Amino acid sequence: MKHLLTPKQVAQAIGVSESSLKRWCDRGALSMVRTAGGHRRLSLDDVVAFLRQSGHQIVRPELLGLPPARGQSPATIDRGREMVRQALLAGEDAQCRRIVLDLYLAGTSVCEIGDQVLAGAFHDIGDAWECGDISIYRERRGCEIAIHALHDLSGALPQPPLDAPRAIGGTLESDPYQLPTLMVELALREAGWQATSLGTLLPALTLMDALRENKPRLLWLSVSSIPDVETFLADFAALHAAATEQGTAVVVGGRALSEELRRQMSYSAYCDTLRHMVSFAQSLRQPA
Ligand code: B12
Repeated sequence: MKHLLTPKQVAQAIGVSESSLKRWCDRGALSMVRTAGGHRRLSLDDVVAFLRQSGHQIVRPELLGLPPARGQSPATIDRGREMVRQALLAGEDAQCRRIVLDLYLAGTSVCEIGDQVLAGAFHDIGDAWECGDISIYRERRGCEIAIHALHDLSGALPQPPLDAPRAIGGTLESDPYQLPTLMVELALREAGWQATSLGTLLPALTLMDALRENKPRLLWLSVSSIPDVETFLADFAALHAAATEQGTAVVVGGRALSEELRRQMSYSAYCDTLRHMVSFAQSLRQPA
């Protein structure tokens, strides 16, 4: 169930009077529900949608259960990427979550946050690690922080309509990379899909169970690591056959899918960014 906020909490969080807030609700500018007793209640995702549209700032984020404001908000995506990189490396959890949320509130899409800010920051961190410039624990801690930031974003995204098409996905056995599949879930949710990441390290057989039981319109697979190419290709071929049989489109992406490997695979779409995947997913929803 969604966590609901009172008008007083929201008014204090954005620094306006409770009566202004109630007026916006009554005018329909801000969605709300009424309790059985007739009291107004607001959901966080509706409040966030209003803030993105109206340009109002959050002055007391903690009242909405969001990370506290600290320092400056990034003005551009490039600046955001640099600030996120620094916060990840320094282990500044609240700062990083706040930057990501501020970018979203300022109108940056989940795709841009995923493709450019977070992936960009992690590519820099990976390069620094490879050169021996940073200790491994900083990278691991950075991943934990990024997961927290993505969970905040998840709470701020609008709920997809009940009749939205379903999408599921994850990574296969031996692929422990958590961030990309989580980002795919959020990018699809922002595009109005009921998307669920099933997580990482999934045996192909359990993904086939999930396909059968959920009958999604789309299955995604994120592929960052392939320890054994033959096993991967066999697992993937079985999964693709099961998906095709029931009319599920298969989208693949991830740094381990080299051109040579892709020539040996069949799929509905290969996308190297979240943005490409969202365009493809939109095309599935257009009437033919
Ligand atoms: C964090 C990390 C790890 C963590 C991950 C932890 C976790 N909880 O997820 C762990 C500890 C598992 C790890 C381990 C290793 N890692 Co590592 N890791 C990274 C690092 C720093 C970030 C990865 C990440 O999450 N990036 C953020 C994501 C979002 O970016 P992305 O993967 O590029 O995804 C984007 C696109 O590819 C695309 N995408 C991805 N999937 C999908 C799916 C779909 C459907 C779509 C549409 C799009 C899409 O969209 C995303 C957003 O744009 C990278 C550096 C890098 N360049 O990424 C190294 C990196 C991948 N690791 C590397 C190495 C060497 C290793 C180890 C071998 C280290 C070791 N000696 O143990 C092991 C191997 C583990 C294994 N089994 O494979 C190397 C790989 C080098 C190579 N030639 O392949 C890299 C590149 C670091 C480097 N520069 O050397 N690693």
